[in-house]
Amino acid sequence: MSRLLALLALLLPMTPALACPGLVIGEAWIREPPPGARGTAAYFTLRNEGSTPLVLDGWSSPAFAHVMLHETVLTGDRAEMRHRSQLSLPAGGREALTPGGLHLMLMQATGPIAAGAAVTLQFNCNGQAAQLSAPVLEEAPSSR
Ligand SMILES: [Cu+2]
Repeated sequence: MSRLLALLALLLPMTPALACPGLVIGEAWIREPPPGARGTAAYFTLRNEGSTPLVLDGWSSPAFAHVMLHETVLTGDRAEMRHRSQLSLPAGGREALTPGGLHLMLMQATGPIAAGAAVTLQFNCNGQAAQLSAPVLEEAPSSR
């Protein structure tokens, strides 16, 4: 009985409701952290192919204690990262999270994050739970 409960506890978190009609995510990747580092960033593209606006917020990951949406802002010759509470995609809209621009800051890894692994990123899409999976890569994938 206890083994069954343990199995259920393992399975339940793996069946989230993916309710984000129209959202298309592409080119997702996470930069492998330098040796000893516990933080890195995630990048991907977002397209809203639906007919209603989408608001994405509440980012998290089982692999990191803290996940935040950041934008990089140039002030004079300095680049600063600023927290963005949400990301809005109008119908037909698109957004790209790229090195040097908008990115998901991944902080305090809960375990080793090595190239070849895949990391789950969870978020709310119009208040509904959604998620994506991103591979960990040593370098940015060459643009094709
Ligand atoms: Cu950042």
